[in-house]
Amino acid sequence: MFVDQVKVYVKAGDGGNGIVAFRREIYVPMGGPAGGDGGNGGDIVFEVDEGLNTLMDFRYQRHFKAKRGENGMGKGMHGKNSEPLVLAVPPGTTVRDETTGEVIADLIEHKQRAVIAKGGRGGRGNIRFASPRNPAPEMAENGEPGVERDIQIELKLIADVGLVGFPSVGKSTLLSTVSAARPKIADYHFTTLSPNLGVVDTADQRSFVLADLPGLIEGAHEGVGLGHQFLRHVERTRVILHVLDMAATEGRDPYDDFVTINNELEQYDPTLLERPMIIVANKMDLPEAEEQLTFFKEQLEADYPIYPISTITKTGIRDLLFAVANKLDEIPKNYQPLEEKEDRVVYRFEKEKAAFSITRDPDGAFVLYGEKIEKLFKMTDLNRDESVQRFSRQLRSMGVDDALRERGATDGDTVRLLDYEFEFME
Ligand SMILES: Nc1nc2c(ncn2[C@@H]2O[C@H](COP(=O)(O)OP(=O)(O)OP(=O)(O)O)[C@@H](O)[C@H]2O)c(=O)[nH]1
Ligand SMILES: [Mg+2]
Repeated sequence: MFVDQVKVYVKAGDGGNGIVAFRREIYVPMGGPAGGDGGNGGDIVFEVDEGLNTLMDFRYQRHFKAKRGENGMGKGMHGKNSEPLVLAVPPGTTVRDETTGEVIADLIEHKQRAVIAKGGRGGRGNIRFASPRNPAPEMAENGEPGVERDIQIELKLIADVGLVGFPSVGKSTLLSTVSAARPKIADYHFTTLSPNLGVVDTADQRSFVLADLPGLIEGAHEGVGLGHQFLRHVERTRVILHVLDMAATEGRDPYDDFVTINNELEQYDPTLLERPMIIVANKMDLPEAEEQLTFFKEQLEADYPIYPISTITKTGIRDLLFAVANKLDEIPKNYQPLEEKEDRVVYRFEKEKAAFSITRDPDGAFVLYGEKIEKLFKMTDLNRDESVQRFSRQLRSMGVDDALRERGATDGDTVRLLDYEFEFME
């Protein structure tokens, strides 16, 4: 099964907690702080595996969580960092943040890696809070929460050459003739429902990747037929082979076909027509083909190379492959980075997010929320007075007290933050 679009949820590992510990030495009652830091949580990492060409694995598992860091230990020992959770993706995988639309990674080369969600930093142990004023702090920090996000993964296959054309013109037959790929071939439309890749070796030892794509019909750019399913995968090919049924076995005019398909390509993405295109006049073994080809050439205005072939008698194939390989040699191998299309504009939050916001619950309690304040809260060890005191100092310096007062909070009012409740005190 071929899958080229999926949505998944990823959660990087939380940092391990720092701990409170003290050295125990025989003559020193409180031998100084000795609580180590927590280890870092594991990242979620995507890595390209050139052996893959579908996102099918993500079809079955849609939640991925990396391990949290180990907690700190006594004698100043750090907790262990967690290994990243590495997930293999095919070349041509683009990852976006589902909520913002922002591109997180565009993965092309074999073994290329990208961090999709960063693991949390380990919390600091009490050694790190020691100061001349407080040489024996009873306080440590919890680990930072790992990043969690919903992401959208999209695959645009990377092939040197893409086969485009109406259904049943012989695209799959051509691929099966020139490579070891064995796509389904039949005389009905839309035999090919998803792209097939094949490696083509020319007689002079050159090689390229050829993609057989589902047939295209009028209206494809609007989603008719297999629509975008097809067009998406043309985007990253360097040369387009436009296959025509030159024998007009289904009664259509080959030149009309040519114009119709180019029009669809252009509607989908105007830059597709700027790409080198080679016309493959197929089914030349059939009697009508010669005459149609002459007629086709008369109508063709632009200067495209035309290669008459027959996949049945295998004539013309060798020259066609040389022409393709020559064209590929002429153009840079560098694949162009993903360009944003207007209908998929990226929205970024330009403004730095507010550290916190305040609302009221129906019972009159004040509710604090916001990414930064929630993170600070999660990193606070609520079982220790000193940690709680530090947290309240942090809130004050963020301006939370003033903001609450401004909203009308008075002594004894309830303030909520996540699942925690405390009293406002003047
Ligand atoms: N006579 C003749 N028939 C051919 C030639 N190439 C392909 N065919 C036939 O055309 C029909 C369609 O071939 P496919 O390769 O499945 O066509 P396709 O372009 O992949 O079609 P879709 O996958 O439906 O888009 C099959 O019956 C093939 O045997 C050729 O060179 N000559
Ligand atoms: Mg086919």
